Amino acid sequence: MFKSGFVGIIGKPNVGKSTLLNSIIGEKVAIATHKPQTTRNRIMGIKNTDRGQIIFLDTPGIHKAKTPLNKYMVKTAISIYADVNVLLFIVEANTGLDKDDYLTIKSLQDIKIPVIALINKIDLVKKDSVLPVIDELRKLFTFKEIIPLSALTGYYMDTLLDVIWNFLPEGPEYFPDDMFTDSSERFLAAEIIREKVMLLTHQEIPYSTAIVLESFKEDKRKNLIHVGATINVEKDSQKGIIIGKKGSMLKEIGKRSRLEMERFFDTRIYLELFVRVQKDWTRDEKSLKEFGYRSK
Ligand SMILES: Nc1nc2c(ncn2[C@@H]2O[C@H](COP(=O)(O)OP(=O)(O)O)[C@@H](O)[C@H]2O)c(=O)[nH]1
Ligand SMILES: [Mg+2]
Repeated sequence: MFKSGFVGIIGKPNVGKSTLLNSIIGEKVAIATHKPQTTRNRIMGIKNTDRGQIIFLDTPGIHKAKTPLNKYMVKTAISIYADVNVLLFIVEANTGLDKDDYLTIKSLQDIKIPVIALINKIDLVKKDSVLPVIDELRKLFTFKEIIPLSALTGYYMDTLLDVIWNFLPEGPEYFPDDMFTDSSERFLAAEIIREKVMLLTHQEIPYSTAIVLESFKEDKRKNLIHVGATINVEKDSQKGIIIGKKGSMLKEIGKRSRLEMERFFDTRIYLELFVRVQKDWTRDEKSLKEFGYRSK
């Protein structure tokens, strides 16, 4: 029997949703950093096996959003509930539950699909400390299962997949079996650059950056892809920081992005980066649309 279905990954920012997705798929389909709100869009990862096909949807972290960008992100997360067979709700073992976890649980109240709770990052805690988290989760919602695991070390990830199969119906292959994401190469390239900016910059800069891919031209004969991208920031002062002393920051962002793109696309990359100020874009609906953060 061939099984298939859609599985949503939700939870507050930084609990390890994207890390979990990458670990299951075995490819870096979603960027993941130690900073909250790294993921801004719905990201699809497709797991193809002999038993069937599971389509995972990774989402931005659910939190009390204030700016239009953050509101869009939370809306994107909650909008997948209607499209999935199963939801994976992730919390962290190391911090316990907080108000954003409660907010996420509140969003589950009216849904009919099975929800599995995952207590991630158990590599960071002693075994005993997971028990109170399990107790608290039990009191808050009727989860079908509660599984402690570590997306980073892979601990109990096999158990998770076994459990997911139990909740999936017999079904067709929704996507070709050599496909592992629906993201375009252009989107993946832009996300790689955004990840490097998030890792290399501080304070508000990671949250004020949007990448626009200007060009993505493949030269098969030369085994080369020419990538041109603009890093958009919100303020003039941020532009200076992205460029750095004598261009040193931009050079480092470019170097790290190029190296990762070369690994990912398995080809040489010629990367050209530009920096531009789009005043207060995270608060401006038109700019959000322009940068691909549009409400459906
Ligand atoms: N120690 C540990 N760190 C983890 C684990 N899973 C994720 N992380 C880290 O937690 C941070 C946030 O991960 P990310 O996947 O971006 O979280 P998201 O915002 O929920 O998508 C990153 O620094 C990850 O490396 C885990 O199982 N153990
Ligand atoms: Mg994420």
